[in-house]
Amino acid sequence: RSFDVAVLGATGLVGQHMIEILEQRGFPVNKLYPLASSRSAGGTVTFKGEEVTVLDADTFDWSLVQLGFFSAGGSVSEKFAPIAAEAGCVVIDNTSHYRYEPDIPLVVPEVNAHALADFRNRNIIANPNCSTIQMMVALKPIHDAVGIDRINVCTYQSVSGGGKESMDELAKQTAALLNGQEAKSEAFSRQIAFNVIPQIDVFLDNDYTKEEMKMVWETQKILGDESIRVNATAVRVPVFYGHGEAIHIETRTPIDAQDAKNLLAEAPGIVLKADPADFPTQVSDASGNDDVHVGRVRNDISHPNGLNMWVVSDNVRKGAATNSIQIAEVLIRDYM
Ligand code: 11C
Repeated sequence: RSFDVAVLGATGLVGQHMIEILEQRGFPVNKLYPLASSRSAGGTVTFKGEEVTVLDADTFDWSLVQLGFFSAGGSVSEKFAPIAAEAGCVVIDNTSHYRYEPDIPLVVPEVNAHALADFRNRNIIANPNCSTIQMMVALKPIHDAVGIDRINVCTYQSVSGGGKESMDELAKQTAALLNGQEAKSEAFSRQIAFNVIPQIDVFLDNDYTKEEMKMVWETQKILGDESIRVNATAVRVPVFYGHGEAIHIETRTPIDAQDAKNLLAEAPGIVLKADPADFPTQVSDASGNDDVHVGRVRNDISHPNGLNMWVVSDNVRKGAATNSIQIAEVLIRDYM
């Protein structure tokens, strides 16, 4: 059995990866409809060796597809998701627009695939933020074993999280500075080349950024436990693909680092580097693949219930496109 599939935002960074990963994973696509705004429509994308024309989302007949992957921005999802859902298309939305609505499942398949049972509420499923997804995959086995009371996390997030313009800015600034020229900042609030920026997304009333609060709201929803305390500092680093996270947790009952490693080694979606010196990095391990890589697992010398770990993953793949497609894989296997 195969499915007719729309990718909205097909010319964007995540959309392009979605089309590539649908092919790589052998997702049963009957007909692919790449969609974009009228400005980007008319071009082509390559799928299974063939050029497919990008159509204008404004005039698309959503009853033609059973599945829609949306990654064209929150306002675009707000406009088209209800229309698509009404026409019978199940929307898997990669934007933050619907994530916090109680009747919309927010899903990381390795963690809470059971939440998909409610997908017919609205015919919309939300894909979490990239920095939350990799943290959830890494923490789920520990949470199941001993319970997590508090998470303190610092992120080291790549520029691809900000899309193509942000990647271009890092490349251009790097080249300009190495050639003794001025580095203009447009996509970021500060110079990103040879620098780190402790701001991702806008500042909120509590002085956290929205990126940091997404990690709080989404963790509690995905783990189904609003008592879990999350404290995040999100930082942009001059890396093209892959987010790193230094995660420090306090568990409800203590867990020895070796026992934690044993759990992580068996858990789905995780590649564990058990030897401390064999730690994973964005470039050497995460970039270009679909796993969550965990290393530096050790007990916290400052807290009896503390455990630390370093987690990296490709934010465009597992953090966005791959996770959306894995949601669809579970959906067609178990529900459609
Ligand atoms: C970043 N995490 O790295 C953001 C990108 O809510 O889906 C993804 C934003 C989102 O800039």
